[in-house]
Amino acid sequence: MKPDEYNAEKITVLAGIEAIRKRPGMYIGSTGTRGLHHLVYEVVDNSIDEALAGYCTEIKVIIHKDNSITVIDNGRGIPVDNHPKYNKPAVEVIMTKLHAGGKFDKKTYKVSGGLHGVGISVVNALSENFKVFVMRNNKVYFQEYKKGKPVAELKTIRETKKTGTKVTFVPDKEIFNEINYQFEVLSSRLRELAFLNKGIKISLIDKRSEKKKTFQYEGGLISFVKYLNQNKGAFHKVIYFQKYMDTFELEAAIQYTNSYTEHIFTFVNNINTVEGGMHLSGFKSALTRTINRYAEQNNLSKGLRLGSDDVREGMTAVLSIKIPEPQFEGQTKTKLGNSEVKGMVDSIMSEKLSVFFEENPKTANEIINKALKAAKAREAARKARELVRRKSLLEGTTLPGKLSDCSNQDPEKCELFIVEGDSAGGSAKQGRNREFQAVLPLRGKILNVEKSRLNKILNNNEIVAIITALGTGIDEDFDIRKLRYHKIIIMTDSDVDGAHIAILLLTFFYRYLKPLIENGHVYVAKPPLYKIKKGKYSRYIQDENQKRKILKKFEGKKVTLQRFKGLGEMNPTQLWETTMDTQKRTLKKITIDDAVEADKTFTTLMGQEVAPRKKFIKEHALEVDNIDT
Ligand code: 28G
Repeated sequence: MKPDEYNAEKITVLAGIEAIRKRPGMYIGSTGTRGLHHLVYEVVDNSIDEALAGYCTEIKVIIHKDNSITVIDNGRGIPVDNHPKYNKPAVEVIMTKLHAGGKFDKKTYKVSGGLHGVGISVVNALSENFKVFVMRNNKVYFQEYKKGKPVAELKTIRETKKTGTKVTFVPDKEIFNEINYQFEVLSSRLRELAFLNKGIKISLIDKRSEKKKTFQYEGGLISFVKYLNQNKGAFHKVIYFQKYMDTFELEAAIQYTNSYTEHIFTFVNNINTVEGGMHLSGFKSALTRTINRYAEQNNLSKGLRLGSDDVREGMTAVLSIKIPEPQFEGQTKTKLGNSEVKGMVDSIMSEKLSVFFEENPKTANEIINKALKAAKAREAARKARELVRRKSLLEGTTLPGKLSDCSNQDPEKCELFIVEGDSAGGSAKQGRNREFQAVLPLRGKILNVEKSRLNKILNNNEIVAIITALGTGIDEDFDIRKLRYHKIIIMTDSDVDGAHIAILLLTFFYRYLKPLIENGHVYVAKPPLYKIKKGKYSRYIQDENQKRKILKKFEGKKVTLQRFKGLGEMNPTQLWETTMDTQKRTLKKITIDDAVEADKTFTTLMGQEVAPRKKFIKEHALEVDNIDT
């Protein structure tokens, strides 16, 4: 046994409610919004497992007005019979003991599982109140807990003809920084689960706003890919493979579109492996090899070898595997480390893809043509990149004309504000501390990287200005040591267009300058929405919530409320005070998670009607939950 396995087992045995409450982060990742939402996933995962066992068809999630959560499934109901080891009903053991049941029982390994896959007892331990109702044996059994401890014994409360399980929990305010569930966060995960587990009906009901969504997809991953590719110009039917073995399951769906970006989503036991890993490596190598082999055998490639990136241009794919003992690694524990998986995915995908190409020569031809074009464009991009590089070499340190640089030469101390619009740019230039703050105004929208290839992107003035200002080069030429500012701050209006520009920029950074995000150099500024004034008193207000609270304090009294529609409405002093002054400003540090979310926002919303897209972007793109400067 490896040392960490030994530790893991020891923890499993020793950990009780106290341990969970003492170090909640160890079990659910964080006590911020992410951990809060994780509680719901952990409970829902139990229902999903019951569905995968073949007994549950419907799951309901309800967000109540007080942000308590109810989850209901129509499975068999958690067993209530006596557990000999603990001499307690099985349901009580499951609710109070870490990892009770399942895990070491290889036949019934838990295939579903939240990011941390820790079990429902963790949710119970972190809830000020937790109720379970089990419908089974024509009876409703009930037990209540507080902070993980039973209030009373399990009892029957009435008769019923139904079967299933219902859980209601109130997250503990002593544990979580803030208790406010976001409908959109839950709904996108539940939608994902519905895609990944075909046929299951999952609904989400929000009692705070009366919003309701229901997800059910008979097509599973095929529906998932169709959904991702809506109006994106797909040129063939979704390719779908599945392989079920004793301790390994694989499902994959692939479809190419006329766009230029790739979108691969990978899941292990229903967990979104954002950081990729062995399964993704296997998938990619199978794709490259199989396409090249087919192209050669059918004289389609004219001696050219298609690169790995070329064969994925415009591809949307979802890969979902299920394995008994996944090892998750990486910064956010979303990278699959099991090395044996690479070869398995590779060989299954190679075999299935070869058969598909043999049977569908027309589609095979179209995909190879697309990859050939990509290969040629890559060559053009290389030249364009070189041009940008040579230009900056030739012109020495010639920085973009619009850039107002700072005087300090130490990148660690320097900040670059990328500002929407010339007028806000003007204010920022006047308001800044020119010692260490540089300002680069952008005119209008930057290019949507989804819709263009790199060579065209490099023709865009705004993008070239950003790259030259940063000093790092781009894509294969990227060199982080040349970065001229360690804080890159995106500053846009707090309206739809501002949010849109911020997302375009984030998507561009994510796609072509990823290490900047990975190393924590990218931030979004949060300019205030209002200024409130009452006599001599005045202060800036960040959001509607804060506004409501402050207005309540001044109830009945006359105050002046100035609304800032855009950065341009603030004078240089105001802009400095509210958004640029390191002592007072609010910055959101962008993580890979945020960038993935921004990228996904595009993936999911591209090509849809403009109005709902704008609404979505405004509502969700720049929600600030972790504020740090
Ligand atoms: C609504 C909120 C969360 C669940 C079930 C159903 C069974 C079960 C759950 O068994 C113990 C360990 C492995 C068999 C299983 C019922 C077999 C027969 C179940 C839920 C016993 C756990 N009858 N539904 N657990 N297993 N729903 N929803 O938690 O060997 S948890």
